[in-house]
Amino acid sequence: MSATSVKSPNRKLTSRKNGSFSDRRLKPAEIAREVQDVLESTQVIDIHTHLFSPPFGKIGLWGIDELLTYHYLEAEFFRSSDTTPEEYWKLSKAQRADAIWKALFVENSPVSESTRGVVAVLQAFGLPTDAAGLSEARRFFQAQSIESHIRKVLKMAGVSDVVMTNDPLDPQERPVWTGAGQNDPQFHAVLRLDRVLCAWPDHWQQLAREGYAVDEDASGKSVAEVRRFLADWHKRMRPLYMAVSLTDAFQFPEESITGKLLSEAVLPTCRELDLPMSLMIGVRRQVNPRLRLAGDAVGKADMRAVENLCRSFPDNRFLVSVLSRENQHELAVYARKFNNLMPFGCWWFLNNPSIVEEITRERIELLGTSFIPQHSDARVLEQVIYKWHNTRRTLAPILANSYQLLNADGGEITRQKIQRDVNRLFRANGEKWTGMRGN
Ligand code: RAT
Ligand code: ZN
Repeated sequence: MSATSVKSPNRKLTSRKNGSFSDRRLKPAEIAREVQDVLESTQVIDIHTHLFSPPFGKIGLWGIDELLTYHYLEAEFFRSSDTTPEEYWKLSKAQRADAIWKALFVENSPVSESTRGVVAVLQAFGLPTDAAGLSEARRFFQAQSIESHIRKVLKMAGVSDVVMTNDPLDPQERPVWTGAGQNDPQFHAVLRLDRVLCAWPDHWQQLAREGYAVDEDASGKSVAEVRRFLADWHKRMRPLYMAVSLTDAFQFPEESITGKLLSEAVLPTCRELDLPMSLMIGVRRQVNPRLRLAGDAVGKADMRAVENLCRSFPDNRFLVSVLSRENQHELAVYARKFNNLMPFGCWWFLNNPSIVEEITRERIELLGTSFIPQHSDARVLEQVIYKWHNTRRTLAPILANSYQLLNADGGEITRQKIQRDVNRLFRANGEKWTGMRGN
């Protein structure tokens, strides 16, 4: 499918009456500008976020106080403030935002990726980026109505589709799913299974209360009943894929409840429903519990688990993102071996230009355009503005360089080909993997 334009495409190249110049061979000096133009004018499918569509109400986060209290910034705050976590958690949301603004934006230069992102968002809305306080920004966001603000922000970010993270056991989400549901055309559901797969002892009773004949050891009818639970939630959510975040200690195969439910309940259901399974691997949970959501870290995972899954389940499709920089090369190599494996994104601690650049070069060199370069992981709506701006800015020279090399080696570069490739990276790989346009 053709990508929707987020910016008027370069007129000179597309406005000729009888056809376009887009299949004209580009001169080396033209390549970089064309790549930049195509990246800017191609809308992206954001394959993994923590955003919510309007029916979810207040669990959808937006505005300056949420931007400033993003857990990526909270982690940085404690490095530049004498406030203890215990003192911080006693503050109101607005007081926390004020404290972070003062420590990270007023008393220090916001040069980290996450702080710079807030500056970029303020700038995008024409708000002061170096004010002593937040009153003007607060006034601006309070004046927005969420429906139209969402449309505006997605347009500004060049994002056509937002893929959510939906936990069927989350009490805040349930009323939506058991009620009218959500049918916002720009938002898509994902059936997230962390509680079921990784915290079964704490959650099996919730399934039991809902009428599924499961037990603490996931024995007896449990597997069949989890399959029934997944099928029921598939009817409610119509998810694009099922997903789980796994620690650096994840192993497969493994004699554990996680291993059993994954292989006997989740993957067979994915096959039946023709859904991919997303695995985000490498988090080390709560290395510093005092920081709460900001207290997770990263560890190098054993990628043989991915190898074993891809080989043992050739009829399943896997979307895989790994958190450790050290695992990236292995992931790309495995993707060469298994065409049921789609690497996606540069996640969390990897989403910094220097690391995105390294990973993306490596993926292009090993996989061509057969991967999904990025997802935003946005938790706060307006983050998509800076995250996607930064992704496009980082990708531009990398792609241009790939075309320069190809050109030097005798390949013919045209705008049409650049557009085809960017469509694949930003849209078609995700569409094909999830079947999102066919559902
Ligand atoms: O990047 C993040 O915000 C993390 O806290 C996680 O939520 C991660 O993205 C995940 O989906 O598990
Ligand atoms: Zn996430």
